[in-house]
Amino acid sequence: MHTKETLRQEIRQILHNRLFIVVSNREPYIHHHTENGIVCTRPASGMALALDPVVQASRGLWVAHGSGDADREVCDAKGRVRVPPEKPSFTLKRVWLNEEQETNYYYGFSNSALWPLCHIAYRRPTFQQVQWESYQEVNQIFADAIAAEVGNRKAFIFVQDYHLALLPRMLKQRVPQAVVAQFWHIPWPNPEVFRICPWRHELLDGLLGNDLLSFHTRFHCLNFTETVANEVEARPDQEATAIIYQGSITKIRSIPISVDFSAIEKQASRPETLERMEELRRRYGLPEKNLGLGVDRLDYTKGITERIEAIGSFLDHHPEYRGRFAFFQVAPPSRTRVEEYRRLAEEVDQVVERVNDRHRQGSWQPILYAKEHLEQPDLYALYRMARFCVVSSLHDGMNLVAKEFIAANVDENGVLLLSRFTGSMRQLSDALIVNPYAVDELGEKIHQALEMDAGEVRWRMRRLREGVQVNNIYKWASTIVHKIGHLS
Ligand code: ADQ
Repeated sequence: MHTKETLRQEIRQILHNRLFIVVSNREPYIHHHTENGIVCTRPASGMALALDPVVQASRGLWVAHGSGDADREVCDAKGRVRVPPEKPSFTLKRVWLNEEQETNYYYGFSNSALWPLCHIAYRRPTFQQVQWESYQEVNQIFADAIAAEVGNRKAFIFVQDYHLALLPRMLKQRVPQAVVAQFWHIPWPNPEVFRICPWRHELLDGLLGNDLLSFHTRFHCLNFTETVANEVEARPDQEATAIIYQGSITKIRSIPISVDFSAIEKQASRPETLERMEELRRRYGLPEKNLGLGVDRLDYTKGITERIEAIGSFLDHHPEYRGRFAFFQVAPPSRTRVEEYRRLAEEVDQVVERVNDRHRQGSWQPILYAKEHLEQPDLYALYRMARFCVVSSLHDGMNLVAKEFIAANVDENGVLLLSRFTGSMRQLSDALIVNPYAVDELGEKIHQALEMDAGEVRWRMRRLREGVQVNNIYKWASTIVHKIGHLS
């Protein structure tokens, strides 16, 4: 079994004394001003939460955009701070972006062009020259910051996600002795879809600066190699496991990401979790039995409106559940400076109101909706309380909520409903697999989850737990570290 300790040893052996640098847009720890002084929080980002234990084990350096309003105050002159605050084990180096760069690079090109382009969730990507220029500029800012840290040293640089597609090529030019790898956390679309991007050649050229480029699934790898073959003068090998471009090789691998199973299990099993469950029940008015749960960033790819409609359909067809059931949706607002996200927030409010109005009885209503970011212990307590959890993404690279729910379900009494359009579906086939576009069918699956006999619930959950326990975040990281090690 892969653990934090085995990973620590592997990193020591494989990476020797080389610098290990993780680069991402989103930082793993954010410092904010509050009434009680400066506090440090962790963002609701699958990528940041998954990588945190890995960088802790490596004791390396993490370079990311400093986005908190108190970030500068806790850093030294080079933008560095030791984290996690309670037990510092690595250095976070913050890169500073101005308002305009954040607007154009982050909200603009990253989240209004690349995010919808790669997810194909029926939201049209927008491409603006000014945003593209800012994207290039910010990738260069990251390259400068990293080159200053690396100097002439040997280093492994592990870049995260779609915000930094140009960075690998820039790094190859600035620090050619470094091994560069990247993980693409979202889907890669088919070549026909990618073709609409005006700067597709530049993006591909940037990504082919990597020595290793990984995706969650084989399907995304195949889409990528096919896109490359269609768009640039490059030669993929027959199995689509490497691409030769301008005389250098980029290995392409599928390495599915995961969660820290044992840490979540441990937290969920603590006696305090039972007290926390009671407290959450009181705080949100949750029922003792038949609780359904949804946990997502408020994002149109997550299929939140479809899920709420499905609850409505379920109650239309099974009115005997009125008053005996509740669905709790937790969704903190996300990317609110993008128009599409503001529209989604309104859409979700409306559909919740509509379904509640249709089925309300006295003081009872079926949907409880909290637009909040919860602390991890609260989240794990909720996972443990839920009879079922719905992950109904219209398209998702992996989806870690599904795996967290499984890791926290220590009583083996929960059912996972999982969209067939998530990367995690390929590993979690003992879940109830659903199509979120078919709302009535999803409603029937919710009924099935509530009626499923305890034996079936247990064996499904047991098998899911065995799978996630073995295929945990440390296995993901270990695979990447081994592959990077072979490249040096
Ligand atoms: P995300 O799109 O952010 O990640 P996901 O994998 O579901 O999606 O991770 C979300 C994370 O945020 C989870 O760890 C969850 O616990 C946390 N979270 C969500 N809502 C929360 C709330 N209300 N309060 C507190 N925490 C909350 C991207 C890709 C995914 C891929 C990951 C990792 O889109 O497909 O799985 O990266 O590669």
